[in-house]
Amino acid sequence: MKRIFALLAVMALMVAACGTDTTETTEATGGTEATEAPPEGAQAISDACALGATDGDLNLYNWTDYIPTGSLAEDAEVKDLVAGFEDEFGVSVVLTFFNSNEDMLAQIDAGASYDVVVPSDYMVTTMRDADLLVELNRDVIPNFANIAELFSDPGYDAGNLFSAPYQWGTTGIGYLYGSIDDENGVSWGVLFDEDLAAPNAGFISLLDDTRETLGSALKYLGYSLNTLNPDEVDEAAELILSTNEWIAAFNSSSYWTLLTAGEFNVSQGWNGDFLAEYDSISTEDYDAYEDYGYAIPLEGSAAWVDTMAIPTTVAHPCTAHTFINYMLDAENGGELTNFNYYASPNGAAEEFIYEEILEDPSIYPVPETMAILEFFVDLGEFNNYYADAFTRAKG
Ligand code: N2P
Repeated sequence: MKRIFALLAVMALMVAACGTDTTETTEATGGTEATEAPPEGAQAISDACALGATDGDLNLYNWTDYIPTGSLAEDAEVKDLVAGFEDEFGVSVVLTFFNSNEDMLAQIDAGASYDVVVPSDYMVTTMRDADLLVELNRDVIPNFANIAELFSDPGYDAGNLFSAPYQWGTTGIGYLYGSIDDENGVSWGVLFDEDLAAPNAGFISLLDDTRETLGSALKYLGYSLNTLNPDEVDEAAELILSTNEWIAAFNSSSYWTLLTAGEFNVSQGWNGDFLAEYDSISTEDYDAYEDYGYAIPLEGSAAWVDTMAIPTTVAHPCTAHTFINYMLDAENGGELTNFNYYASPNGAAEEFIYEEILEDPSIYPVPETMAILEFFVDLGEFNNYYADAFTRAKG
């Protein structure tokens, strides 16, 4: 337990700082144009919603396999949180997946209507500043009280006015034991360095993600993953381009199953995706954790907070608020983590989270690991520079 308190202290500093230099960033890059305020309808209806009210079915736009539902929930032996919401509130949930913040943003920008979306920290700032989010009506989300204090005033969205934290995690390397030398820790070089990658050529995957993939390359090169220096971003893009010689794929949507299926030996990815997969293929007679590992590379990496937010394209704002409140329930929050193997920002959920998860340093990292992690921040107009660089990097 002591370790968790030390960890929380480090996290407190990091989450508070996360995104706080955004104003500086946008000023430094010329500032983002203020766009129009959200359509009055969505905000006005949200402000008038009653506690537990619904005004139609829920269109949820979430990352792949990020909420327990159907056979996934059954296999993991956790509550089906989608069916649970449908049963409790008498509405249907339509679930659509996305695989990167940028893909989700492009859809919302183009006017696609969803009731709840799941942007990461920096993307909340981007969307908020572009007036793409409805301000949450906290009167009908009383379960906000369950959120641990250190997640209650994040730098990316002061006071959580536009977002509610969903899960937090890290970016690292999932791998088949024996495929890389991990005796003294793992270097990003197993992905980015020609010699270190050679033994696994053709069996390596990178995330298909502007900030994440460039971010890991930047870390390998010794730079910040929020750098505003174009030369550093160019260098990272060149490095990724060079990996085309030995990587099998850019993949953010199924790398965890492809790893355990033997298609990949070494994959860049998110901690919970790997760990939940290792658990799901384990049986009474077989423990996949003996074959596969997860490492946060020595050069440092990314930590992130994913959130729930309501886009201004919302069609059912009251159902959206009711869903966010449902997900922030202590027991539901616990089940979410028991399924996802990502850490929970919900303090009250802790008593419902399996002990083995709370004690797993790949999920709740020790303070020394936290110290080498960096949160992404919104880069204002410089986001476009990263986007162009990543397009070039993919070749
Ligand atoms: C879901 C992974 C979501 C984590 N498969 C990305 N921040």
